Amino acid sequence: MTIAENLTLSPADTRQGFYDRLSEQSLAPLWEVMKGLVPPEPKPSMRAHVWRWDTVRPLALEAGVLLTAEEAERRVVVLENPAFPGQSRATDTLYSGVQLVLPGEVAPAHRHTQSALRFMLEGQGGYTAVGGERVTMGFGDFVITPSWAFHDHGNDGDDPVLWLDVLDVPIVGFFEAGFSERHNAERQPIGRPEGDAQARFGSGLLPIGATSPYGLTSPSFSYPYARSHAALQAMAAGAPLDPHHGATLKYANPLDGGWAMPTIAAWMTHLPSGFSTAPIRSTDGLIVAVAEGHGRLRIGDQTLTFGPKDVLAVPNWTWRSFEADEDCFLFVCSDRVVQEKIGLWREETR
Ligand code: 1HN
Repeated sequence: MTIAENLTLSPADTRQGFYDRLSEQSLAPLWEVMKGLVPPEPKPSMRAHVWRWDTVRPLALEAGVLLTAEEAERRVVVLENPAFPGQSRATDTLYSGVQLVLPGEVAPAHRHTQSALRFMLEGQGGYTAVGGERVTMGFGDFVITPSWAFHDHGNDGDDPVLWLDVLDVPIVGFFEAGFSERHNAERQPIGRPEGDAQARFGSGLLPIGATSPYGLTSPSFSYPYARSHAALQAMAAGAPLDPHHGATLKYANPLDGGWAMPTIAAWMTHLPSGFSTAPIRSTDGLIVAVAEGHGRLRIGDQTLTFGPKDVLAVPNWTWRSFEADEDCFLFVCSDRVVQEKIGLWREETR
């Protein structure tokens, strides 16, 4: 007896009729969608983009006229990838925005399971408090807000403070696993002097038996620009540069040498004036904040020029190279750390 003899296919039944009956039972035919589920290679959906500082800065400052940091909770203009309007995504997997804190303001204490990083762009006297310790943030500093750590921001200076935020919001959203809450005080209580984490974890020394108070996140939650800049400059002066990466150093967790954050990989690249990187593509889409220098990004068949404090979105799996017209220092971050953990991350070079 054949299988067909056991079935009641009416002669009038078409494939579509069958699909309709499947659909009524919350079922579907794989063969109609399979190619899209397992594409032969990534087909980027995010777009290359430059948010120019000349455009973003005045608009962020305008937000400062319209509402206070307290009112907004976080006063941020979101960098929306043009491929994803309304979705609060700069890349497929990362949220980014430019945050403004005016002199005397406080962005009230809260915490969430989403991890955040700050890359400081402008102004002095801005600070954030993380897990009971305050850190003053200067230009080019990379500062981490670990998952579920209370954090509040302020500005003790005389000028507006602006920085780039990057959060793993889309990643946590994918899992629908997010939690958040407000602290009962506007500012969290400070339990340690400023510089404590730097002293314990940021000097190439470690407390005996050290563990991170922030779980999977680096206990050294602040990486000052002066150190990254000096290290990269010395590195570039002392040895031939990597053709694809120039001089590049990752922000590392001192406890294990891995990435500083569990969901966002961050590094800094120095390209000396006149240097061009050889083409490379990787499965992670990038957010690049220009700390210093003018240059060009060649991405696919596009060329995007950039200057200081511009922020670029660089699509995944698209050939890219950078050309430096001046000494460039580029802050870069991506979901690479997540892709590595699940065995997905790939890079190709030419
Ligand atoms: C957040 O908590 C901050 O703490 C910035 O500065 C941006 C974007 C989405 C959700 C939470 C901050 C944010 C955010």
